[in-house]
Amino acid sequence: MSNCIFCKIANHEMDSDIVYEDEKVVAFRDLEPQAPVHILIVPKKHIATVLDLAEEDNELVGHIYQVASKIAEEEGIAEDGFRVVNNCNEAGGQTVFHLHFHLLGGRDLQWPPG
Ligand code: IU
Repeated sequence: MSNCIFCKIANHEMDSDIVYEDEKVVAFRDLEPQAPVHILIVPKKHIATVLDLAEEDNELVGHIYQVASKIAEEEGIAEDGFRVVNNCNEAGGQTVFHLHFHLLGGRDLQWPPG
């Protein structure tokens, strides 16, 4: 989508601090980190919300979790623990309407989230 900021990041049309990339996803550091490690894992395909996932995307979602675990290991937060979270629509706290998963760690995370 031409006016989508995460599409622009995925296409390297906008700068971001990319920590991982392959043919399906890109992962970059959040501009407003909420934890010492706060990385967004984003499919290159434009999907607005989790509600828009199709059955053909099942493998993609599994891949995103594989990537999250790999990055957590690399960032040194796997052993202590971390969180992978998706916000959906307004009440869920979604502000960017291109599917993304937050990988948060490096501190004790509270539950339930606010
Ligand atoms: P949300 O789940 O849609 O609220 O998450 C959007 C996140 O994207 C939020 O944490 C922002 O800080 C982050 N972000 C970013 O890292 N770079 C950007 O250019 C924009 C948002 I716009």
